[in-house]
This record gives sequence, structure tokens and C-alpha cells, in this order.
Amino acid sequence: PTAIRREDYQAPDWLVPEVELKFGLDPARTVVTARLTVKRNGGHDRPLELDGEELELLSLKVDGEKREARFEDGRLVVDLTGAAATVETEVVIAPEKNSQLMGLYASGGILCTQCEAEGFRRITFFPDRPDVLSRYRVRLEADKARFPVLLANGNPVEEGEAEDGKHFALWEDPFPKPCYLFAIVAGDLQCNADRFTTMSGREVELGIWVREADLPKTRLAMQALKDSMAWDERTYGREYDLDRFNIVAVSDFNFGAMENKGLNIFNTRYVLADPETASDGDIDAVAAVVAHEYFHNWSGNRVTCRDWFQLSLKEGLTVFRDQGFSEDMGSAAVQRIDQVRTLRAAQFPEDAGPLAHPIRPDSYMEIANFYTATVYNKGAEVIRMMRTILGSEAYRKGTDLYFERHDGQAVTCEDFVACMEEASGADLRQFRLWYSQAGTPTVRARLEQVDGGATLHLAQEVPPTPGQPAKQPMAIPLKVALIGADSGREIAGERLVMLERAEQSISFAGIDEPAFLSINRGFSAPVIVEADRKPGEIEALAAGDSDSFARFEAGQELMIRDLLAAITSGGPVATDAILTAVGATLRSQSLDPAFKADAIALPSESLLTDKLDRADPARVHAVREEVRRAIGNALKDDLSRAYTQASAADPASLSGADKGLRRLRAATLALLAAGDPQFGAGLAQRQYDEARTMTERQSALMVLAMLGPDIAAKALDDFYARFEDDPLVIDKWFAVQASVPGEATLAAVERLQSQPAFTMSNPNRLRALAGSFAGTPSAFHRADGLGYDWLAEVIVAADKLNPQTAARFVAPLGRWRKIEEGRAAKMRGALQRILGEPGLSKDVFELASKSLG
Ligand code: BAL
Ligand code: ZN
Repeated sequence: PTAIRREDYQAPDWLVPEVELKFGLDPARTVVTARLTVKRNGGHDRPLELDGEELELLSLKVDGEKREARFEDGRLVVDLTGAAATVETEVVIAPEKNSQLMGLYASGGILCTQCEAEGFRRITFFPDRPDVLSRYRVRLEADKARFPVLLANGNPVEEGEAEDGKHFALWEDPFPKPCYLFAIVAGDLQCNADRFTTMSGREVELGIWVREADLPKTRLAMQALKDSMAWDERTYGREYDLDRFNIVAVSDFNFGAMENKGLNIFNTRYVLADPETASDGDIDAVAAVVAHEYFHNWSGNRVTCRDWFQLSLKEGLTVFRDQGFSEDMGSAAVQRIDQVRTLRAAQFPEDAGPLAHPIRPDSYMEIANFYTATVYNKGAEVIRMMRTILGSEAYRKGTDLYFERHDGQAVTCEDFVACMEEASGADLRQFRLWYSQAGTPTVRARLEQVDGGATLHLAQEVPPTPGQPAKQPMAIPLKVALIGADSGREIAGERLVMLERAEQSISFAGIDEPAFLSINRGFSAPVIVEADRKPGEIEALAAGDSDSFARFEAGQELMIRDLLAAITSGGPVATDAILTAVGATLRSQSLDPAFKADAIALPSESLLTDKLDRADPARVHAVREEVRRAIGNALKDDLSRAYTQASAADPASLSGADKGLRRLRAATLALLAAGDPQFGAGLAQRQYDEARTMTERQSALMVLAMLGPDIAAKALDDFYARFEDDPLVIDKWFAVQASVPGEATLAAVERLQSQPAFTMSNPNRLRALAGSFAGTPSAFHRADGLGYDWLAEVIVAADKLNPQTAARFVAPLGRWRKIEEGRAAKMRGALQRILGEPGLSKDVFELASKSLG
């Protein structure tokens, strides 16, 4: 496979202003008739080239005349003489055979589509690129008994009966859109219907379409949708624009959800939720994803991407928008900790590894591989930094300008930044490096105090990444405050420091008491801070930094310091500072429970591994367990008290306060069980037996599973029997067992793989097993390398069905540079075996070859 490069972009030779599609829907044999109005774009004499994949062409006509088809490099080439033409094709596709879940496919009796990024070419011949925008008119015809509901983008125009027990529906979307936003659905679905009145008084019919049995589980998603619509009006001045907004839930889905114009298609996982079957985390994720997809209506659909290198234009911005929604709907402080945790777990390793790429990549073999934490989450951090630098008001002026100027266009990241500059008057020339340079910058900080003043010395370094050996200094916005070492109060209030050079010093006047440095408050920049700390400084900040994120961060820094010292020295851990910090957090009368839960959690094994040179995962696990045990033992009384208090959460309530209590209950239970397994087993079993919510049940089940298979057997059996008919909960049953630390987990995973309920063809189920296993370092990194072999086999087998989902499991093997040489060699061996497979997809080939790199 060859690489496609951003710098090679060329405007399309032909535009397609109008598209008329007719679907004769049948799972085995669907006939798609397409009538494209094409217009020559500029003064060239090149033919029209149409992408197509796995299409059986029945006929081709140009301006009503039959033509012989000609193919070059897999594309249908149509010679045209004039400035415009009508091109008609008739093709056959087989949705029920489509295991890639790209294009038109069948999921549990429902026919549905996924076109982003390049799935539309699996439905009909078309210039499948995001800068070709068309108005669509779509006629669907299908058996009425099997497919009573027929949906497409836009507004419904007509419906009626057809021959042989069939019926039809005609839909029109008045907004020109790229084909990746095309969608249709046919199925036996029921609707949770509601309405929303927009800020200008337009009535919108809302529908969430699911299988009848799932209707009661759509209430929370509907509420989230209405909240999102109102929030986008309030916060960004963005109003919905069609008469209908439909969401459909399907069980087999590669992504979390998809923002097709007026017809979002969702993975059931992000629609169906109630407290009995979904954890609080799942419920929050439903709201965030519903918001995300809805917000795309402006950031992505009305203004779209010129080419796929610009993916972060819509994804970074939309993640930032959904983060803002979640912050406003819940606790902003806790949300920010969660966001940073996600970034560190998923994006920092990407930026530090062989797959590192800028948020606007320069090249790709398979675009599906670039729906990454870098493009999404670091992309969101880049937008957030712009808001921090410009201020909220100028940022909003910038987005207003962007949406107004580029409405109906396919544009670039550069266009967005230009709007921000124009609206604010700021100079973002250097800031643009965030779009082009990969790698997480490290900022070294040292506070020097002399004679009534303080100087902050900063230095930055951006590490080399594949294809980018040398980097320029970035523009890094750091929120900084000084905290009195004795008084504990802010002696220099928060200010924004712009670090723009490799080294820079900033003065603070009137500082006449010893000061501690609170830096990167609120995580104002996605960087790694390495601060020179005075004795007692980090402990003091962990106990009382006035910024709640910085306080959390100081606690983490303290834990990381002591854990890493023990891991590298080979000796026991000095736990005093950790115990003091965790104890104080647990006993605090002022901290909110959700924050407490975050603050007492130890940094993950992966995060510790990332900070080490060639780590031994078994050693990392052992040291971390030793600290968990020490906390559980030494703070048993504090933990028990917090556990009991947290047990007062109202099971019927989804308020932030009650969710926070449940979070703290789970965190304290896990530590109690680490300290005293027998006591913990009793407590967890009781919590399981008495659970009224999935949050309580799942956290108890996880603790039991970690205590051992015999201890967990009863609860696992009960869990399966209780939720046998609920695939999303059975995914949890798989995930819990595959997430148990230790080398014995592989055998359990192999047994789970041969369960009748396991299937590789369902991405959620595959992720529940393989994703959970590969995400559990002490299970995956067996010294004998069999964990790697297992994953490699799964990747090869899954690749034959669904390359996009299979490729998602390659990255854990690519982290070999971080792991001690014995295991690293086995990881490389597994990658080599994958690459040796004949017929490997582009998706897996690209990631495996780069990972070996
Ligand atoms: N556009 C793909 C799914 C999402 O990011 O919303
Ligand atoms: Zn998105």
C-alpha cells in the first residue's frame, strides 16, 4: 500500500451538485441506482473518476446513453466532453455479507450504513472525498413486514405502498453534504418520539429508534439530546436546521456513533442506558456521545473538512464542545480530571511511540487508522488552549466567524485558526506548530526566590517523533500561581504565562515568603511538567492547592515519585507520604466525594511504565499492589468510614453528588479488598448481592474477580444469568474477567473465547475481550510472551472480517520500546508474525509495520 500525502491535495476535477439514489433493499441483494449530476470543476480535460469497492456494476449511462465501463486502478473512469453531464449507475451489493461494517450492512435484522471515512464507495460509484458536496434525494424500497421503518438524511417527503408487499419512503436533504455523511436505515424499529423548539421558534421532531424491548432504555439519551440542543444555542449560538433529528441504535458498529446529517447512527452502547444495566460512567458516556454527534451538525456537517488530513478540524473542535457540555452539566473539576486521565492513558503513549503523528497528519495509508486520541483528544486540547489564550469572548467571536464564513464549505484547520486570529487580533503564527509537530512537550520548571522576588525558570523540549527528528519551540500557555509555603494561600494569584522560547524566565514581584509553585493549573497545556520541588512542596500542594486540578495533580506527582523510586531501586516503597496524603483526603470534610475517589486512585500501571526506561511490567504491578495493600491496611478505618458514608448514595438518583458517592464507594472498596482480601471479599459479595445499580454491582464484581476465580464464581454466574439477554451487560461480563491482573488471566481469556456468547464479528464483544486483556498490563505482558501471541492471532483472525476494528488492537504490541528487552523481543516477534500473514488489510499492515519501525 502507498502513502497519501497532505501536500498532494488537489481540488476535485468534477463536482456533483445533485444526487438521486434509489435503493431496492434486500439483505442478500440490494440494488442501488444512482443518478449523479456532475459539473466540470475548472478548465481541464480529465475524465470523471468514481471510487467503488465490492460493487457489481449492472449498467452505466451518460446523459441517458448506455456506456461500456472502463476501470483504472479500481476506479470507474467515465470520459465526458462537456461542462456537465448526468451519470447513472446501477449496482448490486450484499449487505448481509458485509462484515467490515463499512457501507450498507445488516445488524440484528436492521439494515444500516456507515460511510465515514470511505464507506460510501461500498454503496455506489462516487467521488468519495469530503470536498465534494451534494444535495441528496433518496428513495428507499423494502419489504414492509421486515422493514417497516425506512429512514434517510434530511426531511421525509413521501411514503407509500409498492408491489409485492413492499413499501417506499422518499427523503430529501436540503443541505449539501459530503458523501461520508450519507445514511439510511431500514428495520423493525420503535421510536421514542419527542419535540424541541429551537431558539427561533422552529419545531423539530426528535426520534430515537431502537428495538421495541429497548425503548425504556432511551429516556436518558433523549434528555441528553434536548440538553445538547439547548446548550449549543446558549453556548455557541448554533441552532438545529432540519424538521427531523433521528438517532438509530445498532449493535454492530465500528465507532461509538456517527453524525450523519439528521440521522445519527449509534452503537447501542452509547444510546441504551438505565441505572440497572449501565454504570454511571456508561450513562455519562451516553450523554457525552449524544452531545458530540449532535454538535457535529455544525462542527463537521454545516462546515466540513476539505480532506481527511483536516479530521481534527471537526473532531478536535467537537470533542472540545462535548467536553464543555459535560463540564456544564456536571462538576467541571471532576470532568477535567477525567479528560486529562483519558489523554494520558490514550494519547500520551501514542505521542511517545512509533505511531506518533501531529493532530493534522502529513500522510497516511489508511485514514481509518487516524481516528486517534491525538486527532480527537489532543485536538480538543489545542482548541482549549486557543480559548485560554484569546479569552472566552474572543474565542466565541472566532467560532461565530468560522461558522458564518465557512457555512456550506469544506475547509482546513488553517481556516479555523485564521478565523480565531481575525476575530481576536491575536497572532497565532507560532501556535500553529501544535497542528504540525507531534510529540508531547516536556516543560522543566524551577522557582528561584531571592530578596522579595521570585523568578520562574522554564525550559521546553519537544521530543523527536517518526519523520520529525528536530522540533521548534511551541507556544505553551501555562496557568501559574504561587502558594505561600507557610500560609497555604495564593501569594501570587493565577496568571497566564506564555512559554514561547526554548528557555524563558518570568518574574514575580513582592514575594516575601517562601513560595510553592502551582503550575499548569487546570491542565492549561497538554504537556509533561517536570518541576524542581522543594522538600515538602508536593505534599503541601496535594493537601491544599487552591486549583482543584493542580491539587489532584500534586497528589499524583507524589505517588508517581514514590512508586517509581521503588520500582527502579528494587527495594520496598516508602509509603509514608502517600499514606498521609490519602488519609487526609479521605478524612477531609470539604472535598467532594468524586474528587476524593480520583485523588486516592494510584496512577495506572501503563502510566508508570510510560515514565520508565524499559520497564518490567511484573515489577511495576508488584510495587503498585504493595502500595494498594499498604493503603488498605494502614487506612482501613478511614476507608471503612468513607465506604459506609458513600453507601448512602440514593440508587435512584443520577445527581453529581450521588454519582460521586458511588465512585468513592467503588474506590474505597477496592482498597479495602487490597488490604484485607477476606474482609474485602465479604464486603464485595454483600455489595454485589444488595446492589440496586450497575455501578455498585459492576464495581463489586470487579473486586471479587481480582480476588480470584473461586471467590468470584458465584457472582459471575449470577451476573451472567441475570443479564443473559442484554448484550451490553454481557460485554461487561467478558470485560471484567479479561481485566483481572496477573498471568493467569490469559487462560481465562482463552476459555471465554470459546464461550458460545463470544463472537469476533461484533466489535463491542471483541473489544470487551481483546481490548480489556491488552489493556491490563500484568495480564498481557506475560514473561513467556503468550499474551502477545494470543493478541496477534486475534488480530489476524479479526482482520479477515473487519480490518478497521482489528487494527485497533495493534497499538499495544507497538509499545515494545517501553518494555524490558526479553518481552520486547517477543512483542516484535508477534508484530512480525502479523506482517507475515498473506492478504493482510491496509489497516493492520500500516499499524503493524509502523509499530515495528
Ligand atoms: N465522525 C466519526 C464519529 C465521531 O467522531 O463522531
Ligand atoms: Zn466526532
